[in-house]
Amino acid sequence: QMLPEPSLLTHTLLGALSDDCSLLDIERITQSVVKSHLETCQYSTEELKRLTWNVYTPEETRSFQLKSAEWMWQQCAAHITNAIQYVVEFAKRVNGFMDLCQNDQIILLKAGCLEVLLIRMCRAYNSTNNTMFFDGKFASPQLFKALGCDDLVNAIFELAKGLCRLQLSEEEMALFSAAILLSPDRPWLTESQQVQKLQEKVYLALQHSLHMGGGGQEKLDKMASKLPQMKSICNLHIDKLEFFRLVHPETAYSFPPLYREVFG
Ligand code: CLR
Repeated sequence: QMLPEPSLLTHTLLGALSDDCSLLDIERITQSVVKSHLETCQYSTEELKRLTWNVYTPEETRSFQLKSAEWMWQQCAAHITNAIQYVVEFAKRVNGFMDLCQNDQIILLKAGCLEVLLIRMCRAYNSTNNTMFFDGKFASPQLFKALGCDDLVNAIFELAKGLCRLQLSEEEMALFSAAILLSPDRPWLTESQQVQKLQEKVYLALQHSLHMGGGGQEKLDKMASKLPQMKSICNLHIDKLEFFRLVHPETAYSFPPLYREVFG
């Protein structure tokens, strides 16, 4: 007996990849993820370039260093919360994300938004003077001294330096962010199969983009090698926040609700 064409068996065996992810699909996904990234990345490259030489003076840096830990934490929490809102907007525009159940959307965002922020951060980092865009000007790691977590701040700057060296294009950053957001191994996901399917497509798009850009597998490996560093920064941030909450419960209680929900 002849099998009907196209074979149902082939269809089932090859599954998602060959069937609903043609080159056209890959290009469509790439275009839409890049567009979402650019529309939600808070600062354009032109804007950041224009501000490159807007660096905090030693006096300004000193005055930040003399602030209380409470004040500095509050400032940083406010900036991070603002940046998270843009990451949420990005997630909402990633193909298929809004089709997931709300439970899974929340889990993916809680688990992935700081990692996405850490990827985006390399756009706001200047490797020539080791400074990061913070509240309108470029700041050195020392400016954040009052937080009392030099190890965390140094780890963040170190990651930014490493990511900067990879010279990721906006397209690579966008697809890398989407792939991390759509991690099917986050605890408590109810439809991780669905998430995995979405991630596979984004991952194919990233591979394709890297291949086109001439980076290839080597660049993908280098990007993946940053993941443990990002994980440890996330854990360190949770530890520092927990400690801060112990010492200054009232201040921690007054942090923006979104910050408390994501990291609480
Ligand atoms: C990352 C890229 C976003 C915009 C943005 C907003 C807040 C910035 C963050 C970037 C980089 C890291 C940053 C943060 C505010 C405080 C934090 C400068 C540029 C520093 C490293 C201090 C860490 C504070 C801990 C308490 C977490 O599009």
